[in-house]
Formats: sequence, structure tokens, C-alpha cells
Amino acid sequence: MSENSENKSLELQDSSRRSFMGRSALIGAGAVAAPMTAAMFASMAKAQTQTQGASAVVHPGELDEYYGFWSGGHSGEVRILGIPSMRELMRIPVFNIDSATGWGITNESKRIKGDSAHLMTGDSHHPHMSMTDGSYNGKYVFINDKANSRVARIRCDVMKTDKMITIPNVQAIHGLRVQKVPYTKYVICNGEFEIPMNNDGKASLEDVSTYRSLFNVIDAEKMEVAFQVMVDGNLDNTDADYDGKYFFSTCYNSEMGMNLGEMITAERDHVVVFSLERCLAALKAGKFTNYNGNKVPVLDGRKGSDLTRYIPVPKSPHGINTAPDGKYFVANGKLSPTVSVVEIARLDDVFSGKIQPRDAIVAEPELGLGPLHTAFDNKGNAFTTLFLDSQIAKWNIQDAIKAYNGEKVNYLRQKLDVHYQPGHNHTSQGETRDTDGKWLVVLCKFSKDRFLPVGPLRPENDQLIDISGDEMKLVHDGPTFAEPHDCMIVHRSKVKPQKLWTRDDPMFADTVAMAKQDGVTLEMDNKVIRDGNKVRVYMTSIAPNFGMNEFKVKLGDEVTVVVTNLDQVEDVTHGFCMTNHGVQMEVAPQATASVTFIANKPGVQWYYCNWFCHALHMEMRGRMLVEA
Ligand code: K7E
Ligand code: CUA
Repeated sequence: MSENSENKSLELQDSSRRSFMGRSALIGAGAVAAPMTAAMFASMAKAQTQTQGASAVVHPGELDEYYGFWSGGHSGEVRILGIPSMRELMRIPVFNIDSATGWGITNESKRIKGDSAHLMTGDSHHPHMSMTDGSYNGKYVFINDKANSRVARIRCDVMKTDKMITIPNVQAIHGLRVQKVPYTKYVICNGEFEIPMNNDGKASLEDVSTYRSLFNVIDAEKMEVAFQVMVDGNLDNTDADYDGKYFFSTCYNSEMGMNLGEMITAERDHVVVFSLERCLAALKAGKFTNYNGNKVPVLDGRKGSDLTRYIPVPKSPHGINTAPDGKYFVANGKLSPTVSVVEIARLDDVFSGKIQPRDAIVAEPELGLGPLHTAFDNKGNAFTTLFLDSQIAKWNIQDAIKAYNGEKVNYLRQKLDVHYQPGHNHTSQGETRDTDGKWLVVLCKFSKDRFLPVGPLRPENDQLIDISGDEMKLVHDGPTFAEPHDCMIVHRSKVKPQKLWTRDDPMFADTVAMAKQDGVTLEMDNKVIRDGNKVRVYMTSIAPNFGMNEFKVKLGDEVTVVVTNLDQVEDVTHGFCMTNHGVQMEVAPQATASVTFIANKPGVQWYYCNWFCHALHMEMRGRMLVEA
């Protein structure tokens, strides 16, 4: 987004805001003159729920119908929300360090973070669940880290990150989606920022002729880069078809500009379409190059290549979204008021050369200012966020196609104000065949006056919209922290989380193996093993006791504390915190967790359970004596 247009839009917003504030002030004054009674409120609330097509009210004790997986933006985490209540249910630390669970602190999480275990930051954008035959399968959620060019995988049975990789040869992994059909064999993601190939310090800032951006195809099960495709221009967002044949990515900087002015000169940028079959054939035939001294195969998909086609679309497209009927994808114009609708069935002819790439476009409806992302219902309608207009445009795909063919039809169904500056939006199950047209979540980048002021930094506003009827209805404002770029909404029937850990879980298998080498049975033993200046302290926990309430080490020892939670009761999570040593962690029922620190303070050091577990939780503590 250009800064100028953004500032301008904010000014516009502010002036319309003032008139709105005036109106609400009047309403407020009226309410003071004639205070409402509790009964009036109750009947109003009742009337409201009755007029809605779907109720957003989830009463105490009731469960939400959907899980929402939210990006935590530059907090680096992923969050689980219940929909329609919009209640935050859980946070899953991924690229961040989390002091409650010990993510990034425990040995188990450091092993998963691997080569990036030392990094404390992340910028998560696009959480997407694995699929089978175009439906969510409840197995994994994948998420990108733009800040450190990583991709991570979350296991949905335990809702913990279980794999993380740093993608070589690229900078800033942005758009991420999954192969939908026949199943998520591959996760696809874009390297956004173009960099010299090789990026070894020999390139200059002036000569950008070797700068490239790569499309990345990751084996979802192994979590390894299967191959990369070099393209012309940069890459932004991406999606896949419902046939298992094509991936497509938007490019906002076909100019390969290095500053704002250069990046927005061209009237048209493009969508790159990748043929999976052709890429795999090229890979098999060995038609790839290696860069930067690593083994990842890089295919050449630049203009003129067999592997890709470039579809010109208006200025700086951003989001790209496949319609759930599998027939179309929509590239969102951002700096153009239009979106471009591509008929996927025509891509075969584009690749064979029968038609020109532009001929795959079957509609280009004008929707409003700043279209960023599009979501879909099950009735052939699309919902596009208009960043500059602070609106959602609801439009009909078939009518947009008719209008493109010269028929006089109005494809626009409704425009709804949202608050304010929406980025992504998402319908319930909307990126799968099972889209059900019930809910639309809109992730607004600004909340302004929608919540109590909390200082110069404000929350974002995630709004819930009922789309079950002919008209969109705004039903909920939800404050969130640190720009949740994107989310996905899956029916609860698809997700089956475990209630307890199983003792053979791979998450702590390496720690179990270490114990075995030490001759320790984690489920029974409470033991201190000394190995030079390394000390391993094995203890169990059952509410409200640690299996060991004192142990001794020597000043300077490297101490590893391994805690195994023997409680079998759901929700009885213990923790371990060694005071004044910067270590703490969660140990959920039947789990083992471990943390390593240097005993660098002489004397008595208390450790305690930091997850409230029992009436005697405060008493769940013990002493480490550090002998000088
Ligand atoms: Cu914020 Cu999907 Cu990273 Cu659009 S992206 S808004
Ligand atoms: Cu165990 Cu608190």
C-alpha cells in the first residue's frame, strides 16, 4: 500500500468519522434522558437474536460450532478462536518465545525450532489447514514467518508446533497455502523480497540484474523444501486449484523496483501460474540449479519457461483466492479498483498456447478502492475487502462474468461498512469445498473508536458478519493484538484434539531416549544424574507434589530438569519454574518436558509449579542447593 494513498484514506476516514461521532453522541444523550430498563435491554437482545439468520450468541456451557485459526501477526504466534463467539480459546506459540508454556525455552521446543532456535521473533501471516479432496482434514495447520523466512507446522491433535524450517535462497516467506487435491502433499509459499542469486555479498545495490524471488514447494509430511521455482518479478500471495494441477501467485512488483516509486510504475503486474506436473517432470529430468551452496533444486520458471505462465492483471495485485466450486480464482487489485477472475479450466489452453494468458480472464468487476482479499459463500457470491473504502463488497461471480461479456447486469449485491481498513476476510470453511455461507470474519487493521482507548497503540478489530441471509449483517467487534493477517475457519467436526498426552508422543521422544540412556524410568524415578559438570534432574509431578522437593548441584553446573506429569486428570497441567534463572515451562498431563540452565547463583534456589493445579498449588515447590 502506498503511504500517500493510505494517509489520504485515513484523512477521509477521519472526516466521516466525525459526523458519525456526532450522531452517536446524540443517541447517547437520548439514552441519558430516558434510561433503559433491564427488561428493555433483555427484549432488545432477544429481538436481535431472532432477526439474525444465525445466532452469534454462545451461552455459558455451550460450545462454538467452528474453530478459527488466527495468525498472531508480528507476535509470531497462532491463536485458536471459537466461532461464532469470537472467544480466544488458546494461543499456540510458534515463532515467538512464550514464558507460560516454555516455548523456545524448553529443550523439546528448541529441537523443533532447529536451526532457528536462537531467534526470538517472528511475523506470522497465513495459517492454513491440511486438506484431503478439498476438505479440511484436521491434521495440520501450516504458518509462515515473514520475518525470518520460515514455515512451521502445528499438529492439530495436540495444538502444538511440531516442525519448523528455514527456507533457503529466499527472504521473507509471505503467501502460504496448501495443495487441496488429492491431499496436502505440498505446502506452497512465496519468497517475497527479491535477493541476489547468490546472495553472497558480491552483488551490489545498484545492479539488480541477479535479484530474484522464488516460489517454494514444501513436502508437508517431511517438512523439507521439495523444490523452488525462480520467477520474474516478486511474489505476494498464493493459492491452489481443486484439481491438483496448478498453483498461482500474485506479483506486485513486476518492475523489480527497489523503491516505492519504481515498484508502482507499471499499469499491469501479473499472476504467475505454476504447472505442478511440469515442475515435477523438470525436477525428475534434473533441470535445476543449486544456489548459495545448498542442495535445494531451483527450477527456472521465468518468462518463456514451460513451467509457468504469466497472466497480466491490473496494478499490484495482492490476495489470490480460489472459489470453492473450483472453477475460478480471483486476484485482488489493491491499487486497481478491480479484481480479476480467472477461469481455471482455461489454464490448460494457456499452457498449450491455444489462448493468450489474458484470455483466461472471464471477469474484471470494479468493486471499490483497495481490494485486498476475497472470500466465498456457497451460493456463488464473493466477498472482497476494500481496504481504502473500509467496506466489504458482496458480488456475484456469474453476474460479473455476464457484465464482462457486455450484458447489462449488476453484479454488486451489497457494500457493508467495516471498522476499519480490512485486510483478509474469511468465510466459514470458505477455502474448501465445504463452504457453508454462514459466517464471514473480517480482519480490520484499525479499530480507532470501537473500543476503550488503551494508549497510542490500539488493538486491531476482527469483525464477525452474518452472511446467511441476502444481506450481510455485522454482529460482533473483536479486539485483537498484533495484526492477525489471516485466519481460517473449520467446522468443529473436523478437529479431534487429544485430552491427554500419550507417553509415546514424538514431541518428547528424544527426552525419553535420554532418560533411558541414564537408566531412568520417567514414569517412576526421581533421580539426579551427574555427568561431569552436567547434571540431569529427573522428577515426576502429581498434584500437588513434585517427586523431588530438594536436590543439590555445584556452582557453574549445567542443570537439565526433566519433569514428567503423572496426573491422568484432564486439565491438570503443572509447570516448573526455577526462580531467578529465566526458565519456566508447562507440563501437561502425561507429558514430559525439560529445560536446561546454568546454576550460576550460589545458595538456596526455590523452584515451584507455575500452573495452578490444586488447592495446595502454592505448596508445590522445592529447593535446589547450589554449593559454592
Ligand atoms: Cu496482511 Cu495475507 Cu500478509 Cu493481505 S497479507 S492484508
Ligand atoms: Cu502443580 Cu501447580
